Amino acid sequence: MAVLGTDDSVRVRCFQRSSALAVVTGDEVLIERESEDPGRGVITAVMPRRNVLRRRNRSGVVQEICANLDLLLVTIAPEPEPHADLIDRYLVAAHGDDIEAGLIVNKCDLAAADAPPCASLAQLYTGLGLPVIRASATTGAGLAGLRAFIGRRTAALVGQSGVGKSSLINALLPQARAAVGTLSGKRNRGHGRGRHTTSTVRLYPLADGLIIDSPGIRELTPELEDPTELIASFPEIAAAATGCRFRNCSHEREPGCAVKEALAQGAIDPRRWRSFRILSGEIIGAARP
Ligand SMILES: Nc1nc2c(ncn2[C@@H]2O[C@H](COP(=O)(O)OP(=O)(O)OP(=O)(O)O)[C@@H](O)[C@H]2O)c(=O)[nH]1
Ligand SMILES: [Mg+2]
Ligand SMILES: [Zn+2]
Repeated sequence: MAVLGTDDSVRVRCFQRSSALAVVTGDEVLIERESEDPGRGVITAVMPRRNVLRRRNRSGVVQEICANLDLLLVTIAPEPEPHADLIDRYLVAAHGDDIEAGLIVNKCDLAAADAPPCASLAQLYTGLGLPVIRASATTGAGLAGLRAFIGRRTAALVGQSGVGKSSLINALLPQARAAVGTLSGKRNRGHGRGRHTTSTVRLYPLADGLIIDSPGIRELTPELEDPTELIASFPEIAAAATGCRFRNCSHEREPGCAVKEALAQGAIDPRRWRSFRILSGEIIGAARP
């Protein structure tokens, strides 16, 4: 793997002496450079992590995606079709790790970006206080704002395959030359349903900060240390729940349920409620012995 020097000016090709040092993208490491070839080296230690983004895969195995993030940028686009469910899963993963999150609506050069579901999702998350950035890797719109928002931080672009994560990185950083998928004509309709262009998580130095490209993920079960923390990622639901008549209200059919009331009045968006219920089942269910 390549290790970037602290001042970004050197890149050293390193191997791991022992597999006990599990390294993921974003890890800070100590290396020893080879005396005869300073372009090569060996990783001798992995520094303590501030956080690590993890997921549980389909077979229940916990995978580490990347470490030491300041910012998780969930990327959506009019194509492939975005869903609140996946956005909420990323937000839960970020929240559990104390990573700030933002939403990028890419491909805003396409008219469909101004129509549902893209536009209504942008409105929903803006209303919830999430920073939402409209961008286009094709026209360059919104990129200066994106660059400024990242600033000196380490940001990871995540989201479905085909939303344009690698394209955004190339637009911010032409020398990155990240591989970009082809989405030409009907033959490639399958893109976004399992065919991934990016296959590994990779970090690039950006003017002042760092940006991480990741392979598209369609399904994500966030790994929470404390499953009861789930509701903290749904502040509007948490706020409504304080008004329920019963403290242990399950918000199903109890009388005096303030969550059902908020849903009926539109104070809680049905998409968010759906995400919350599905995630409660998965996360809290999986944590039970
Ligand atoms: N119209 C338009 N097309 C875009 C834009 N950004 C990316 N695309 C196209 O979307 C397709 C997918 O782009 P990628 O950058 O490979 O998407 P990705 O999110 O990195 O996909 P994976 O690596 O598979 O996760 C390509 O055909 C791009 O040309 C944009 O801003 N506007
Ligand atoms: Mg990619
Ligand atoms: Zn209730």
